[in-house]
Amino acid sequence: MKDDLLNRALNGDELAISKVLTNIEYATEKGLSYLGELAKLSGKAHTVGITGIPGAGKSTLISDLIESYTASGHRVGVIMIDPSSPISMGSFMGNRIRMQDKTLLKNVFIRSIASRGHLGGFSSEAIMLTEALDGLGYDRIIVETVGAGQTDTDVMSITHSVVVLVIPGTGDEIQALKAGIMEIGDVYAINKADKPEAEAVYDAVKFAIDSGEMIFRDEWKPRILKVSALRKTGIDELVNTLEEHAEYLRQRGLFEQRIKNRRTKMVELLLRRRLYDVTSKIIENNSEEINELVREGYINELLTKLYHEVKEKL
Ligand SMILES: Nc1nc2c(ncn2[C@@H]2O[C@H](COP(=O)(O)OP(=O)(O)OP(=O)(O)O)[C@@H](O)[C@H]2O)c(=O)[nH]1
Ligand SMILES: [Mg+2]
Repeated sequence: MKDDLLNRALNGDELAISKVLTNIEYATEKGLSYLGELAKLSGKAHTVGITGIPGAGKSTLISDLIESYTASGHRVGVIMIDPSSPISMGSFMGNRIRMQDKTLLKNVFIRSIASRGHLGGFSSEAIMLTEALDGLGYDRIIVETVGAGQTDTDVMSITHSVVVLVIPGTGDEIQALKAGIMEIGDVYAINKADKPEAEAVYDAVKFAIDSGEMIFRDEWKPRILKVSALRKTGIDELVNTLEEHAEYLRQRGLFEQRIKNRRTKMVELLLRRRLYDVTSKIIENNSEEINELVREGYINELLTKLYHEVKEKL
């Protein structure tokens, strides 16, 4: 059953949207029921992951994308995972948009979250928010993550298209290649192309892609583009390439498949989260007995007993 707050959120009330999403983020009982209602409406948004080392220009690029998407009538949701400076960056983007057109803000929702994955992995919050924003009618959803191993691989599991931002002057292009960060992009955007050194980075990435040693996801050959997020050059081309990738996925039934994968992952993470909470509580409550039984060598018996307690609590 839809309640008043959810109805208002679905009608575009910004405050209601924010409250609904907060409930979902914290997985409250209400939040999970909102999520259920929104999941019935979701499945339309094109989701884009943007990754790259700190300072690569992810946030700057995202504000360009917001501008371009909203100009063509889209509603844009942005989720920033572990931003280095969440508040200033959020308001930085807000200000950039505000400067251009106040009404744009109505079609944009930006939220930052910490990647406090309960089991060290990806946070269930990011997936839940993606599902919810999709259901609320945001048809372009952007997820920003700092390129750091596991998070990147996880971003792939929830987004349709991954943009890896590479910048000149870091001297670690080859390192990045070796570390596998280069293997995850559907699009490689060489940012800060206003700097002459960008040319060499472009060549290095192109060489890597053409080398034949990379595994292409879904047989899509990754594209390389030069952009300058700051000067807003190459943005149209990036947007067009992303549309092309979305279309490529649609034609192969992969657009829908990615959404299914995302939902499976979401339920897995929610289940793990619940198990984790119950397990932690039981361990805490039994710590005395646990120590005693371990000392006496009853490890197997102890596990069976705790397992039953977990089962009872679920
Ligand atoms: N010269 C130049 N500078 C840029 C460009 N894009 C971004 N920058 C600058 O690079 C710095 C970092 O940009 P951000 O957008 O904050 O980078 P980020 O990747 O979001 O950084 P974190 O969120 O800290 O990981 C800022 O000072 C930007 O102004 C560009 O195209 N050219
Ligand atoms: Mg940023």
